[in-house]
Amino acid sequence: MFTKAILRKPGRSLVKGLRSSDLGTPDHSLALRQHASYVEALWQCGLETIVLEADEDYPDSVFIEDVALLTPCCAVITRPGAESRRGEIYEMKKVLGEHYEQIYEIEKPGTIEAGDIMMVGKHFFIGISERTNIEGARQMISFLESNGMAGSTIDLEKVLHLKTGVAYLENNNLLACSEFLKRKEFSSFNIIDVDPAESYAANCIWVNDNVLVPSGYPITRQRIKDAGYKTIEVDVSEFRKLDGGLSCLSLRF
Ligand code: CIR
Repeated sequence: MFTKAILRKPGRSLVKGLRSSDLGTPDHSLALRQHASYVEALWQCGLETIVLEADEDYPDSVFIEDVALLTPCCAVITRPGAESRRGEIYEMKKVLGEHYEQIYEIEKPGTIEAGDIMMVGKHFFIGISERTNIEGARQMISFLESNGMAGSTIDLEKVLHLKTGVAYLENNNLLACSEFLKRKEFSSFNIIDVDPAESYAANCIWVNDNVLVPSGYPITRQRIKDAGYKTIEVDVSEFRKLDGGLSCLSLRF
């Protein structure tokens, strides 16, 4: 179970965030309202939230998940593959110092963004992507192993981050879009298949037996409900314009 989440409000500079397609420019005031609704959804799941002020120097800093991996016994500050995001780690170090005694840091030439890391109990799957390299994954796995946990890598083909395409919903249930349906690494999970027309909805989050689902993906929401979960819909349309989804907007621990 999670008890807390760290988030960062979106700044006006959000309009300059990285994006791989043109779904339009995010509307800052709508993004702020959507962010506030996301915070409320986390409250509904019983979490205490720590909401950091916007950092205008880093347009993508609202996607706070990418700069740290939080585990039950330690935290790891990442080294984002996107150069424009590297400076996001400095304030994160200070914030995490208030919550963790053991904090590690990924070093050059390793790169890793935690959107590429999926926690399944004590095992962490790490996607090798344009943002996360083998050296970053190697360092991460050694930190995990020295704390009684483990990790393994999985090559990504199409998605930006591993969790763009898969979400672990606990109880051995894995929500997965097409790229991951037949992967041997995931063959022991019960797969909840995301319809290709709703591939964005593969990025859901499990929070204390609730699943947050993005608004506008009814087939996926129904499949998750059919698997026995309570669902909470959250509209994240403005973050989707920058390739961000539900998981990216918080660090849950
Ligand atoms: C980026 O390209 O870094 C941001 N615009 C989106 C990051 C999304 N993060 C994630 O999937 N964990």
